[in-house]
Amino acid sequence: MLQSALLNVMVKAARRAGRSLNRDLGEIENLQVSLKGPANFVSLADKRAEEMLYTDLSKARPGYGFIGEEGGQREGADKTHTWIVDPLDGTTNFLHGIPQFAISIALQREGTVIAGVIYNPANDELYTAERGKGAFLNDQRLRVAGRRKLNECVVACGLPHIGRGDHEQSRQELTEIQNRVAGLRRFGAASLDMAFVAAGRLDGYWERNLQPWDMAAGQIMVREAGGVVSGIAGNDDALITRNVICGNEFVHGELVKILKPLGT
Ligand code: 2AM
Ligand code: CA
Ligand code: CA
Ligand code: CA
Repeated sequence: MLQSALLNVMVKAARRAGRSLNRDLGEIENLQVSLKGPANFVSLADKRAEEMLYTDLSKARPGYGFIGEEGGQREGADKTHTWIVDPLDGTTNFLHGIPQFAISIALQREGTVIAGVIYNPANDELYTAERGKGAFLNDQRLRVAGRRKLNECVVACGLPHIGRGDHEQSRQELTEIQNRVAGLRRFGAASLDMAFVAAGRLDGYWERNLQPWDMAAGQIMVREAGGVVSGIAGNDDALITRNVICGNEFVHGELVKILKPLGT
């Protein structure tokens, strides 16, 4: 795979921040964990990684806007390009030493995501995608799974956290889906769930109440792997409605049929 200059910038930044996360993973007890909201943890690891990403990305592309989970929105002179960054997706996993977390970087141009990188430094899996150029895991081209029977599918979801989301609706969703799929999974890092869909490891994934930085890179990854991404309504923009359903065209359609009646 010949990597573009843009992806090179994103990959280098992700790898440097990834080394920082790996170092911090070795000393979780020193990370000054605090709560931003109910069950919403942040630590020095999240903050250090975000500062590195901001430094590297804004040095390589001066003037681009930057939206990061921990630093908020930083305006740039260039109003057409914006980085959307989650420096550590899966903080709860990270703080428990569970190696399912990632750095997620997306670049938006005039409202459209044109490139995405998702990097899990714990197992060195690097997912990259660029608009019209396909999605890759390391240097292997990705394609969503082709299953067309829901009862053969493995599907992942996200669940509401303490004090957030509609727990009753979530229970209804789980009851509906559990009865119809071969397996249901809950990994706890939205960006990697979407990367797994792109890689064909998961047939589908849905979650409500996400933020743009959880799924902007995942969205282009799934689409460039031939999959479909929307909100729960099936034809809405996940980055706007902040809910997501993805999978191959068939699985996406089936999940929309089941979940949409429970609320968009
Ligand atoms: P985070 O680790 O970057 O916060 C898992 O369900 C997804 O939800 C993850 O992508 C996670 O991202 C996010 N998440 C975890 N706890 C959360 C909370 N309390 N509020 C909002 N989002 C949360
Ligand atoms: Ca968080
Ligand atoms: Ca996140
Ligand atoms: Ca995060």
